[in-house]
Amino acid sequence: MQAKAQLEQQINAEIQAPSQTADTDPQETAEWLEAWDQILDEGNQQRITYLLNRLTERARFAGMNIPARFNTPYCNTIPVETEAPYPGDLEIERRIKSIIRWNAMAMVVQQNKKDPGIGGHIATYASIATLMEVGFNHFFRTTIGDEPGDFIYFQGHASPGIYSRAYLEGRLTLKHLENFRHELRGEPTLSSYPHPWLMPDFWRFPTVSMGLASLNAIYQARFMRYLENRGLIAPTDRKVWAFLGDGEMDEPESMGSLTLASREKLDNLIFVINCNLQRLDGPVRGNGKIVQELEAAFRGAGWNVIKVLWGRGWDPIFARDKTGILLRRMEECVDGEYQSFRAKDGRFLREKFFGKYPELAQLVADMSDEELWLLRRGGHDSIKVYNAYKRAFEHKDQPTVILAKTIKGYGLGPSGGEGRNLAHQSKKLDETDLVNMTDRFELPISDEDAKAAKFYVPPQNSPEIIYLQERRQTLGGSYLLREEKSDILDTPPLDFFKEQLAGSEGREVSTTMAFVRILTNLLKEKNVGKRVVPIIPDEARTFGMESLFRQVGIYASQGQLYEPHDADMFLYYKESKDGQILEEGITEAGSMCSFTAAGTAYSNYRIEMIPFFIFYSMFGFQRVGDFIWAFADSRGKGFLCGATAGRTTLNGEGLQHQDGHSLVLSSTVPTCASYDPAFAYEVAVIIQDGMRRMYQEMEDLFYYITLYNENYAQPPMPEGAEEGILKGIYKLKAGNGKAKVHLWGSGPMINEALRAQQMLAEQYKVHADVWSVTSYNELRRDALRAERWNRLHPAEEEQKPYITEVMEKTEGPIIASTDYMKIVPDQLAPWLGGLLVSLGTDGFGRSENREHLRRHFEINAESIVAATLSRLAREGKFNAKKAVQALADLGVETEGIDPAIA
Ligand SMILES: Cc1ncc(C[n+]2csc(CCOP(=O)(O)OP(=O)(O)O)c2C)c(N)n1
Ligand SMILES: [Mg+2]
Repeated sequence: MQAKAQLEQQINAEIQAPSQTADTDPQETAEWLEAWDQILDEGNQQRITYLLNRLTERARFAGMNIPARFNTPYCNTIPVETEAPYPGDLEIERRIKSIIRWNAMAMVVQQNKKDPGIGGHIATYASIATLMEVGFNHFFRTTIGDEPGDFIYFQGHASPGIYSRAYLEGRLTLKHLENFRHELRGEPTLSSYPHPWLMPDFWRFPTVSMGLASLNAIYQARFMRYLENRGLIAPTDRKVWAFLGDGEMDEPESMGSLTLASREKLDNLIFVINCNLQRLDGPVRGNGKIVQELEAAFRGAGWNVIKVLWGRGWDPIFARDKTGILLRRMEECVDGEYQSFRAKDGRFLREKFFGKYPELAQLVADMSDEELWLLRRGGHDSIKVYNAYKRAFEHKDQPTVILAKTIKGYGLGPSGGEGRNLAHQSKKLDETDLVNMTDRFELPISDEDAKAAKFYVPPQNSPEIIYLQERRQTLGGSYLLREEKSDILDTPPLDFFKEQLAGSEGREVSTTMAFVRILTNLLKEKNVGKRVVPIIPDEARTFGMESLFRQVGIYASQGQLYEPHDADMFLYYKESKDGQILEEGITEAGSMCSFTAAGTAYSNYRIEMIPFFIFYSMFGFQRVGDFIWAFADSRGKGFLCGATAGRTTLNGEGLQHQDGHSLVLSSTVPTCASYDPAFAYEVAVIIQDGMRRMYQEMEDLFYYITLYNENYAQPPMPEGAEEGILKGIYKLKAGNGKAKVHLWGSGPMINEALRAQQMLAEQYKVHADVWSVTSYNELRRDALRAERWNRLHPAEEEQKPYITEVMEKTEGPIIASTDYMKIVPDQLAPWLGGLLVSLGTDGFGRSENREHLRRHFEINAESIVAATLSRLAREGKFNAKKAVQALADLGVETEGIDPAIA
């Protein structure tokens, strides 16, 4: 009766805990316990739970402070007598695992000998090897029928072990292993960590930045259900597995969306947390217990929790223990102690752990120090791990977390930092430890080869390779991590957007409103409509998108269980099981993960999806930049739409809302094409071409488009403007005479430029042309490309950057005004021969209206005129005194504080 024994142990442990009151009536206690035992003996566990709940409820109702308990005892969740037998050959699997361990270690050690400082990690995989191998041999499917198989988010810095297995499976060659972290030498190579950008047919998910894997995995599992519920993919029992570090769980992103997973009943999601009790510098919770802390948090968040703490060697000791002393000792030790026990030897373990209580020491008196030392932690025991995975796999209606206790650097010996604080950083093993490792894992490697950390290459016909191949065959073949195989969409032509191309006929509308029209129409479009995924973090009304609620519905896995209060209205809040909108609530990070799941669906589900993530521009790149970077690494496609853009156009909101720099941040992401359109037709042209490039031409890039909320009349598209819009600049309105000056405007600043053009002509007889600059970033990239080519081909005719082609025949200075920082136009300075004057919104925002904000930041029409005259005066083309007078006339504050530091 292991279950009974466990319960007793728990009760004893609790009664004996110092915080509990003493037993004041032992006879009464005995009677209660007897009654209790009777039910337990009848094997009626449900009844026990029921009674406990009723008693707790009554006590609470009576006003007693019964503390909420989310912890179970510090032992395995799965009782030994309910374990399923292991379906594989343990011995041969151990040998396979040993080879993988060895080669993973050798890869890092060799590379650091060749190239000191090149880095790599050996201790993490050493701790997670069993957790991986049970998965690879029995759970991780490459395919499910014709469908892609399970998705796995690997612990990033365990990559050497994943490579090492892929080598045994025949997916990688020895050359790859030899070139780990040597990516630039023209040979087959391996990147440091999981990077789809660098290894597109290998890695699916970039995970090494701590916290990304957890959140992305949750949203991936949810997006899988979304696709199923919308009938876009066939429902399967595919799982999303996320392997995470216990230290990594401290990242707010790691635990931030646990309740989404339970609320959505994501039983397709399994977290495996490698609780080796250590992170980089030292213990994760030296003074506490990370497993218990995580258990309480996950249980409290509604997850199914399975603890795998102790290997099977402990089972007979538990069975012998009639008083619960072993569990009690386990409960009282903190993680720092557990680490110390394993950092020494069996004698130390006996003395410090078992020796604390004579009756506990007695329990293991017949075991040698060596036997004690061989007692494993649960995460190193295939049977325990298998059972946890099996339960997790079969569990319904809840996500599962497996908390597996392991040892960091398991098997690497002292120089590899086994169980020690230095484990994470160790890259070398001394020769004794290398030889010891071959002994410990019974690897047929000579001492000489071991000392040189040579790779072990098993013959193709060895039992290990045959077994491994056979296992993989039953799971759909060698584990294929990523593929690019999807349908191609027939994206709409430009005239689909005729409404935007025609202009608004004087009606004042913002580019945000124009965008919402575009989205509304796209959702109805025959080829792509069903693939569009609007993602909004609780900001739809801000952007005027509420009409979409009714049009396509808000995705809700349970449908709508209530009648919405606005049900009688045309645009009611409609939730439905096949709803199309992902209304995420206030989580930009979560929304970004949905965007990632949708934007990489082409590779993961072989189906192109077109995500539009519309957010408050300030809370995009600045807030979730690391997720966006990972999205690019994932080769994601889609449209990021930064609404309420511009430091002065979003007025009234002040410093923390007004975005003047997301275009600087977006320029740092290599696959992100950034656009800052002024007009509805520009938005249309950019989106049309973006869809063509991403979903028809299959380019791996994505878009960042700023959307503003300033209303003005939208003009029709000038003839032939498309090329310039896409490349980044076109002439919008020529001046009356030959232009001496060029005014560049982006976003709503185009209107300030147009007003300045008129003022310059009417008041100062200066002719200027106005240009719309839709993308400084794209123009710069094009110029850099051309410049590089020219640098590398000094004898050939120079290539001309587009910006040079467009501006080389013009004369005079260029005054650029933007609602973003000056650095945005300044990007083009190298190709403009000193003619550029940038006006932008450097500095903190203010709560004010647009007029005052634009004056403050010196980007309004008056400031553009002043900057023009000032510049012309410096060039001797305008009388300096008149310029001074003009500044005064224009109301330009010349002695005030610089807004950049105000
Ligand atoms: C966001 C972020 N911060 C810091 C790091 C550097 N880093 C890499 S691994 C690591 C320790 C990881 O500890 P844990 O999650 O417990 O994994 P273990 O190696 O112990 O399995 C740190 C701090 C990182 N990769 N990402
Ligand atoms: Mg750890």
